[in-house]
Amino acid sequence: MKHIAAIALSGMFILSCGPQDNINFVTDNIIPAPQSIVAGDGTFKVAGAGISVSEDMDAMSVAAIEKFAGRLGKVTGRKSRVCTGLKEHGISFCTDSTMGRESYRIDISARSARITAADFHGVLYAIQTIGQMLPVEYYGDTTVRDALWKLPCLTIEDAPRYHYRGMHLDVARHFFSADEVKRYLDLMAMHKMNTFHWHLTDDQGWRVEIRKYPRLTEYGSIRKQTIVGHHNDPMHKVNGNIYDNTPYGGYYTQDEIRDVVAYADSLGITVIPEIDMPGHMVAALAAYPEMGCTGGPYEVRCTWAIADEALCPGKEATFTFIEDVLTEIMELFPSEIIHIGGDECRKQFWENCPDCQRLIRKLGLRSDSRFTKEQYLQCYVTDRVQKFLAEHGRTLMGWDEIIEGDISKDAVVMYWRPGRSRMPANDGFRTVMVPAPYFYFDYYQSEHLDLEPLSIGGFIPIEKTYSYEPEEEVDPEHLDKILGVQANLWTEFISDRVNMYYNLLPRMDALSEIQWCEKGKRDFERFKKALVHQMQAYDIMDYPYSRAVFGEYGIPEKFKQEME
Ligand code: TNX
Repeated sequence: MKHIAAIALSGMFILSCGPQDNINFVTDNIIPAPQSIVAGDGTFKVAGAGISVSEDMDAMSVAAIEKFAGRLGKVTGRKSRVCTGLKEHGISFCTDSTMGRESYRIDISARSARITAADFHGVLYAIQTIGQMLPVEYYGDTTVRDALWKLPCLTIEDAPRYHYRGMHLDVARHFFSADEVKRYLDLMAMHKMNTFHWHLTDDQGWRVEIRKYPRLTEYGSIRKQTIVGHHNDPMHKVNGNIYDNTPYGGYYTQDEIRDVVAYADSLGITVIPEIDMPGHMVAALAAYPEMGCTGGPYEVRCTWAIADEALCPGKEATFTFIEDVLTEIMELFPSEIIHIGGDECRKQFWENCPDCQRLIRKLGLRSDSRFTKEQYLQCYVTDRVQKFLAEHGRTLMGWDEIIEGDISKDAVVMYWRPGRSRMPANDGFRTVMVPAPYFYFDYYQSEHLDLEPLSIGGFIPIEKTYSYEPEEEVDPEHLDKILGVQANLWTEFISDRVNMYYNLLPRMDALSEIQWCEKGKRDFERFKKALVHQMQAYDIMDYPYSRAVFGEYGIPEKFKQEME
């Protein structure tokens, strides 16, 4: 009897998957491409399917599954109820702790969609994959009953190549509200990224409330005005700088920070805060000039490019400040890694500062053929901060300038300057790959500069980003030092959300495949096809993006109107 039922069912199944369904290709839409897909026959009806969850499922996963059920209900117009206790039919979620970190498996037959995940991240990523296989209306807020709410029968086995899959956002040069940052995090989650690098402070603005130092946000978050266009811009025929005469500011309260961190957590994203030091600190110096070599006065910087001023390590008060600030930062951010910048720290003030020179002598630092004594002084700062963070169970991260000199191998390094710095991984440092020529999403993405919004310069078409192979510059014995890959979005020339997403998308899609797909498994032609579906999703979600990969340039008209 059972046997007959099975035959009858498989008959229905053949009938239900006629060519008009065109469903067998939906796996081509998934970005980043899964490691393995084995196609089956037939389809599974998603609309109205019950969702069951194994009893041992953790609360965060259950919440994510409830959210998924809510979305399905909204877009299909048929409720999907979530119940505890695995069921044979319908959509079911269970965990298997023997599976690799962040991995998942999806088995779809005509009567069931079974998701087996290693952990919370696996659950999230399975949900994202399912979403990408459904009609693009899945991403909208309207009910579309007649869309093809079905999934093809198949088995997907998937796991990330790297465990550090990051995206950065600079909110110091231009500020983005906590709500906008959440929308940014939504995109990261969609791309199975798990690390948000939040660049919170710089010369042009301090953006995080620190209770012990209220002037950081009272004064340090506001610049008097902002340079228009480029500094002495030859391209735009500006001789000397023009300013907009408009004060600019913004910062996050500690409550807002906590809220963003909790939201990120629900998406499986760790937030790494960056407090950039000892350079890139002019905003803090404007608020507390006594921490500079000359004592100031300083003003929050209104131009871009690298400042000459830095914190003065020759004054012990500077270290008190650093430790106090990092203490509050550690309270706000549970991330094991804390980023302390360390990039582009000019040393001329240190060279002429009696306090710095006294400390250099006291420490016995000497210039040699490799580095100056002032570079070794920066290493002293880095090492001290590293020890402080380690005492609190945290790990220091910094830009690749931090290894100019000798520092502890406990630091994690962000490699951003190929050609100008040595590969940290080859020196035994755990390294995150962020090489500027591939991953600086503030650079132009087409050469049609007349049509593109003004950018910092450079040229990184999506094809270039996509071509990156993280292992290329690393010696075979150090490959395990590569933690992962990230892209940066610096915002000197990105002052609103339209420009932000336009620069980010769809290069972020290319980044996600580098982070996720196994070596040699990427296929640009497949990726480009998947982008068509992805762009439809962006349209529905109202994210601006560039179509340069399809030969169309510039910000789309409908978004131009939104910009000031
Ligand atoms: C370099 S990358 C910087 C940033 C700028 C960026 C502009 C790095 C560590 N420092 O301060 O915003 O270039 O592309």
